[in-house]
Amino acid sequence: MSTQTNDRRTIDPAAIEMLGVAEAAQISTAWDRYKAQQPQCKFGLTGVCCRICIQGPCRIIPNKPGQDKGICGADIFTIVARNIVRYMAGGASAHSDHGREIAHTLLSVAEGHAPDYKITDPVKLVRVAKRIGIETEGRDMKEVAKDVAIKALMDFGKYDSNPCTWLETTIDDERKAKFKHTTIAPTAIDRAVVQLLHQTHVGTDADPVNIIFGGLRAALADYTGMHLATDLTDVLFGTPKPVITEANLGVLDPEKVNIAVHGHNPLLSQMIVFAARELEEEAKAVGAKGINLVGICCTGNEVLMREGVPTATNFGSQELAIMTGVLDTMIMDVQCIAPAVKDVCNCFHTELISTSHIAKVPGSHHIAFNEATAMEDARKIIRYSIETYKKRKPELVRIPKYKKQVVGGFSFETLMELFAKVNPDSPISVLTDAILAGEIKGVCGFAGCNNQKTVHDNAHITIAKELAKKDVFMVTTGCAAGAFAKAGLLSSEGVEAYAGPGLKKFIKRLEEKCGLNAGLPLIFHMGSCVDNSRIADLWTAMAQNLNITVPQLPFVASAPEAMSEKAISIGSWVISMGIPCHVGVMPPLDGSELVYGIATEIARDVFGGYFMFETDPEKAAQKLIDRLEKRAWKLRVHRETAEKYNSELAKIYEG
Ligand code: BF8
Ligand code: SF4
Repeated sequence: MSTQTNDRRTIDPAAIEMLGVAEAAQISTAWDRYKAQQPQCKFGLTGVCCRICIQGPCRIIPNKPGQDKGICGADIFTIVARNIVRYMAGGASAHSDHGREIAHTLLSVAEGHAPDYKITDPVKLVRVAKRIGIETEGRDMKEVAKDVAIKALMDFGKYDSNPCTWLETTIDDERKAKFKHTTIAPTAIDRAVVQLLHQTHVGTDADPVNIIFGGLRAALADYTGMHLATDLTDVLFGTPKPVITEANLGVLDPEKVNIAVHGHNPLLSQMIVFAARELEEEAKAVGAKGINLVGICCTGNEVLMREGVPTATNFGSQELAIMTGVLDTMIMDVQCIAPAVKDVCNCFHTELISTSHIAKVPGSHHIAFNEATAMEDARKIIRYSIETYKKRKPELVRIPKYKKQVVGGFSFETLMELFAKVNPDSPISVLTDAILAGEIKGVCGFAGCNNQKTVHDNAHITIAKELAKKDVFMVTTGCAAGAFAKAGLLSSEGVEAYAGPGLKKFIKRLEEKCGLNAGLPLIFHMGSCVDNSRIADLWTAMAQNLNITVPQLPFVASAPEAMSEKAISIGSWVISMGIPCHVGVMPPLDGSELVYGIATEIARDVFGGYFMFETDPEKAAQKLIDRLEKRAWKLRVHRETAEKYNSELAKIYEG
């Protein structure tokens, strides 16, 4: 039951319309439940509530004698540090376990146990194999795939003391040395997570700096898991190429069977794409015009990038898709599926189908999905959706008219191919030269979620428009990409409306050569959240091209509406890599000045990257621009000096 009039805390026009529907039908949404939770507990909000042992919860009141420490004597900085790094362990677990499933499937393909999957991109397989030191010359692709998959799986549990392969082979020498020196390079993903849970067990580590370094090790394990997920998913399903599609609830089709894939793992959603194509006639046989597949959250991003499947919504508005009355099934795999979707399904004919043995929602219909029987399982799901379509209630159908064009599919490789059309000898120089010439100010990578603590999509859009005006080249992943897609910023409409003169010139120069049937977008969609690895590849390539370190590069990151443990984990490896990272929601760490200072100041001294917490989107944009301007200015000054005096010394400076 809706408890109050909705205050429309969203800027997405389709969401505004659907919130009106929710209100009229008295269906509770995340917006209502957020309000009902107010005021949220201050101890929790600032990170000073400890529940690590069952003597607690211990809630700390600084400077109040007797209550300024936990029962065990844990100080406020220990408690805040332990709480925040445990989010990183959670994030690293989610991303890397997803990666592990992909690696397992590749191994099964190589060994002949997953007949429905294949090596779709042997070129990428060979490139990855060479990078990690696996012989490819004259070998059968399945043998190479087997070695690559085993090496990936070893990154989870190997027992030597060398850093994980996927970390060590994707970063530059300077970062390798930095991670060695600070002892935060993980030697195995599972170990980093387990060790962190051990480290933060009652009565183990009380030193906040040491705890945070343990957290960063898990965050780099997160990076390792997501990079191997990206690489091996590309091998299995193809490296994304430019696609033209659409986004927002207007992509739902009243005349077709509408199926939403929701979650993260493309092992399922990709098979759903194949099965939907195959069973189109069966949908027609029941009177539908066909099957319309749409995406929500990151599994949606996976199939958008590779197959051009349209995006229906992002995390914040997931429940609203069901309220259109035309979604026949919502197929969930893992992560970011709000249990509330089942309650909304109960008000419509929509069926929620769970598929993973670790992600079930009471009352949902479970169709187990296994790699060995993937297509059979996917067909079962499609047929169930066709059956459900027959139960649709026409009187409840209400589809908002809003949708925007999306030009996506910009994997790192595709971006380089695009740049190669302007400069075939050194594609990445197209980007770095534009920065040196002052045409663009630098690059911003947008990632992250929606969070009810912000106005849905507003921070993403406000910051991106500001950065566009100031000639910042932008790339994106995750639900940030969802927000941009719905607002038309992933198409040339965004360029026309918001790009500053330098950025416009830069994008148009690429557009002239790109040969696409659509204009290039204002922001380049690089994929799902695990594909933040593609953004990291971009900054590593840029720094190498400029012969500088990553912390000297005019590159920033922003998670304007961060929500999940995964987002905290990503932000933490981003700063370890040397990138300033804005977060638009205050995570629970300002209870300790020391821990807050480590994240925002000390991290800068040690790693060159650091957090900027700013909840005002306009101020956040200014901070990001200031960072880029400063780094770009320094880069130019030091370059000129080095050239003028022929001195290598001028290249060594703090970014
Ligand atoms: O992994 S951006 S809300 S869907 S956590 Fe979740 Fe956040 Fe969306 Fe993708 Ni990423
Ligand atoms: Fe309290 Fe210490 Fe237990 Fe935390 S670990 S709940 S501070 S006694």
